[in-house]
Amino acid sequence: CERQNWRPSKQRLLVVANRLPVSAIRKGEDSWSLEISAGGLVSALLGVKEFEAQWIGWAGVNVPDEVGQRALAKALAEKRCVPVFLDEEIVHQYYNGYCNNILWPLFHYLGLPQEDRLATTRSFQSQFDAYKMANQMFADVVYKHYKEGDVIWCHDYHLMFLPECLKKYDSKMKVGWFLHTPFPSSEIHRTLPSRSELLKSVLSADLVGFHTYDYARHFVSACTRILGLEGTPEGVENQGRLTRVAAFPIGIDSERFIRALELPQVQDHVRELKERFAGRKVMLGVDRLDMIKGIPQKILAFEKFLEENADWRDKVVLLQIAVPTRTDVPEYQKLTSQVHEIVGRINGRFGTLTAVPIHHLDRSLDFHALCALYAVTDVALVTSLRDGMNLVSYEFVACQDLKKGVLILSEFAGAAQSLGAGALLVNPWNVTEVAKAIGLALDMSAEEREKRHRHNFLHVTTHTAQDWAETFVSELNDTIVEAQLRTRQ
Ligand code: ADQ
Repeated sequence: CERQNWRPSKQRLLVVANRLPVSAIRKGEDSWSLEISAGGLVSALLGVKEFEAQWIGWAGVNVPDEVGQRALAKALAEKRCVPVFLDEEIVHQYYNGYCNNILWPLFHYLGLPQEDRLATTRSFQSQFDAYKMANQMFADVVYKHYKEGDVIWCHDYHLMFLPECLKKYDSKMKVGWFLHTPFPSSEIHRTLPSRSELLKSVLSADLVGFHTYDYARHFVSACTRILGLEGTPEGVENQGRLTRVAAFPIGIDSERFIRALELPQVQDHVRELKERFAGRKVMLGVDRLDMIKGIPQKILAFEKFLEENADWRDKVVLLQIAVPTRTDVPEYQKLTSQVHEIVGRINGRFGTLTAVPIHHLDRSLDFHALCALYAVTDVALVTSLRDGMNLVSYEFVACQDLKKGVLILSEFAGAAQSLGAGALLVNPWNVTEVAKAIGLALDMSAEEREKRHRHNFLHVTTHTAQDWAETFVSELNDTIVEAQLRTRQ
């Protein structure tokens, strides 16, 4: 009873993420144009009617002058967004350096950077200092906007220091932290020089969430093995204080995809694609062009399939849509060249004067084109080497209620835990196994496809992004009420 009466009708939710869900383009000294990007997190939070969400994050642009900062803050306020201003040097050290060069690969089992050891050690410390400084800058902005009773939801590996900074300001703040990437085995995490500081800070939060039970378990093991704390079924206990740790698998706004398929512009795209690829089965990959997505491995598996199945060579096409990311980083530039080289070789080897087996696009597609592509696909290939969840697999399933295509899914994507029973699970490192799965998928009977699709479609439409956000935030509220009850006893 106490719990039910406790919540005000419209609680404020401060969502803190590295990037705001807005792209800002400067039009003049004091004018900006803003575009909201309809990502998964944005639609998830739009669906949470119980709360009034406000975003806090970096706008993705360097604004060195006060006039520009004031004008941008004013424009963003209309979109319920509050900017954190980071200068170029901090962005370089904190975002490109510590976040993307150290934490991102480590959390995806790709290890720490190994170039010049000494240089790495030295730059590691300055990047880590910048990371802490940037997290403190986020905390300052949050605290400035904080009102008693607000719930603060911190997102992702960019902000692992934020819970500690916030609790130093006010230990009564309700703080949750959610990780969108995998949390690796404690044996991997312990290689990180700043392993303990990061864990201790995350433990300052009241609730810590991950996509899967395995990631939560790895986190608890890291806290017990590295910090010597006690793991319990509820989380981690530190001197009588419990940090609740649990799995909250994300979903998508499935209705948005299902409704889009009815739109005339999407149906026009579908018609064009069907004409263009008539007589051939369509296989699809949609990924950010990132090391973790396993794009070269996927293409090599497709080559092996063509090599061993001459009958299929003119009857199947692979469409690989890869959005370039972190294009200024040499490793990512190398990956792009590597993918182009493999695609060129395979098209040279198996193409004809009128058709090629692989269409590779280095770009993003708009939402309607993406839905149409999902809808005409016979087999989707999601072969991430590691992936926190992978929403592409969910989006594909949502758009397949007519066609009932097959999902080939990496066992190292979080989605394998939820869509594993309907998908063909593969080890993406094993090119022979993936090539075999391609053959199975292309030959699968209609009954088998229907059965597998039903399972996945039911999951995707009943575990939505809105459910995910609502569950996390209400669990955070409950965790705090329980902690208050415990201290009163
Ligand atoms: P990402 O690594 O970005 O997210 P993912 O979950 O697949 O990976 O989401 C990618 C999003 O970008 C999807 O909505 C997809 O439609 C879109 N996208 C990808 N390529 C595109 C293209 N070429 N054109 C247009 N749109 C494209 C991180 C973690 C994931 C985790 C999510 C959410 O790495 O593991 O699932 O956060 O928590």
